[in-house]
Amino acid sequence: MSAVKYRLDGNVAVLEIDNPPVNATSISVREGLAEALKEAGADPAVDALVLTGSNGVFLAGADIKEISSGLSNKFPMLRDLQSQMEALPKPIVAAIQGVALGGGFEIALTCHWRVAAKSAQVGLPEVKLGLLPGAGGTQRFTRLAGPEAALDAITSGAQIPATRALELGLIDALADDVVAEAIVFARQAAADQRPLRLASNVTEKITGADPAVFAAFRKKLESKARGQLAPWRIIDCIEAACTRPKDEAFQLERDWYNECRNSAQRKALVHGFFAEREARKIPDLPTDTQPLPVRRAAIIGAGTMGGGIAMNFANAGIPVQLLELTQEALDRGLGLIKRNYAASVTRGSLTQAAMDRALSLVQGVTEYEALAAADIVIEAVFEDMKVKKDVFTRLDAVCAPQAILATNTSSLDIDAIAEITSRPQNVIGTHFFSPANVMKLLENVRSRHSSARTIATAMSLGKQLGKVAVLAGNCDGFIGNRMLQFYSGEAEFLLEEGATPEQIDTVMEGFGFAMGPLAVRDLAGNDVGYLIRKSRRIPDDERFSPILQRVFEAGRLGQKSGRGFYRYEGRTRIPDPEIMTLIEGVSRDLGITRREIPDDEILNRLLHPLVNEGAKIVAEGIAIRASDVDVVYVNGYGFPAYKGGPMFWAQEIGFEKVVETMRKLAPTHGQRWRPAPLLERLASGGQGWSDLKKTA
Ligand code: 3H9
Repeated sequence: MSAVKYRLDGNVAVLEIDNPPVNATSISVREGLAEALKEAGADPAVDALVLTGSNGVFLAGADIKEISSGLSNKFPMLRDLQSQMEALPKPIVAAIQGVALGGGFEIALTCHWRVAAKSAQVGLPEVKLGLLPGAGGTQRFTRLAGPEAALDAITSGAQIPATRALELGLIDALADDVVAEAIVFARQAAADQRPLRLASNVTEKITGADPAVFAAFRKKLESKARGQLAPWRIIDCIEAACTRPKDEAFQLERDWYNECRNSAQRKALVHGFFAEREARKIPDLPTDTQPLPVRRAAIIGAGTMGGGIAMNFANAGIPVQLLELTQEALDRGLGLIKRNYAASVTRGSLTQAAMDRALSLVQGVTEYEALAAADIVIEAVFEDMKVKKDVFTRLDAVCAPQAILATNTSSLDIDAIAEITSRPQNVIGTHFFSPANVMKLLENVRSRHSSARTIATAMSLGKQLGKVAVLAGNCDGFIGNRMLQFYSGEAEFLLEEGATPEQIDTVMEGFGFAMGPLAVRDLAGNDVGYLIRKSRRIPDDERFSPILQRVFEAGRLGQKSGRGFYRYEGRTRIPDPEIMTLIEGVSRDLGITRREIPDDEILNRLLHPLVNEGAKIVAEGIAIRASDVDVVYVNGYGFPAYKGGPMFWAQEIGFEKVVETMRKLAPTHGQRWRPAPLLERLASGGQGWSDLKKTA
């Protein structure tokens, strides 16, 4: 069976790529396409060609596995096919349905014309994989749509709806029946002997491009793309399209593509791509498990978190009830949601019509009895077991028997919450991250009672809400917060020993974290941090630094009080001598002689505890696999995606080295630095995380 089906519709050859699930341009597709192009070119009965895809998509791009294995370089490469297409003296029309992405869209851009279904999406998402479009994508896109549109679209990797692509000049027509209309288009172009239009020869939008555009865009991207390679190379490519001779610009794109493909960042981001998809797979669920369809939802608690979660449902088109027991609290919560949407409208990221549609889906209620029709209820009240149990008792009494009852706790025992109800099998943790309408991670936490259907529903809810869902087991802090306590705890030990908040945060931000650990504490609130710290269970032979408690007691609550580990002017953090006095006081009280701490020690001291606790979490089965831990850290805790996540990072630097560093630091930094047995095993066996599956 060829991956490319060939048929004739009168004088038009229709080439249909069929490589499930998403028609990636694997070697079989490239070989099939080369053969089909040759056949259509040689057949005198063929006057024009239509290129399309099966499986509801055009082409999703290069086969990402082949990029890692090197098979994407095997002849014919995408570029060879493009040369073949450009040399063909017959019109080629792309019929795009579903998505045309990456190398797939680059093939479409090489066709002479493009017809797209109204619901189709096109785009060049390579940047998300640490790549740039290496088959002429940066060049042809820029020539058709102009540098400004290209800069926005290719550095973000965003999908572009067909209607917008038409406005930008990337496609030529919208269609209802895309293949039939593309055939008509192609036949007419041949009949009219219309001059064949190659995007690589279009120049109107690149002539006289203003060089200031590139300087301004580089400035705009400065903090967002700090430390990354691909976004900067994409700008270079687009600039080259406007300023260099055509052949030279295409060659530069090729060189820079190879530079990105060979980079550690590409490897890390490809790991992240597959890790997110792997996380959806729950090995112990029976394959025929059907999730409960979520058609109506309800949220208990209209605070910042509850409101944010409700917005997720409304954005996904799911009617959602928001419960507060007093009208006043409810009005406050609904007002907050309205203000959040209005801010998006002002920023231009949401239309007024979309805001009105979303708001019409949110219904405020003050009685539990109103929740009887909800398929899922998510509790987002104060983090206190007694309060939560009370909510669940009330929910149990009023909700439909099959309804899923979920708790948004960030650390409490899900088993205990489930056991207060008469349907513990329907109870699960759905841990959202703040701000819940923005953050991508959904950490689902199974209790020992959660049924297969309950777990499947929570996981498919993640996809419905556009989140990345990961399943965790029930323990103190689950995956993310359990690891976090050792990371932020270590930051305070470093302060005791001689580091300053700005030194620690600068090192971690230099590594790529969105924010350093102390800036994060100030953002979340040091009162909140201290409260959580107090509830934590740690082994008897460990301690926490008293710094957080003293910062809290000094009323330095963080950004909200204008002072924390920094002083704040608005959101700008400013080093504060007063906090240093407090920290130095702690060092003195503990009898610690402060010293200069090198930056690499700071990095090691903060990353190793994450890896170590992560390894324990994997060994205990709290995370199904190490890559799930990476997905949690990248999507919920600001770990740089282009470094892959803590577990990937450890494997890349080598487990032997990780264990050696820990053993070296253990005598001075205590018991907590003893390497997890699993890390020792991996180090001594020369194994990787993926070997665990094989030996389990
Ligand atoms: C590129 O093109 C470079 C060129 O410029 C090169 C020039 C020289 N390859 O996401 P889903 C698998 S770079 C291999 O769950 P959805 C995926 O792993 C590429 N496999 O579905 C999963 O497998 P499994 C640029 C791929 O409906 C299954 O398909 N293109 C690829 O939610 C279903 O995926 C991109 O970056 C692939 N390209 O979303 C597009 N794509 O079932 C990447 C998917 O075993 N893909 N798979 O877990 C996507 O964005 C989404 O998959 C898509 C569908 C929107 C297409």
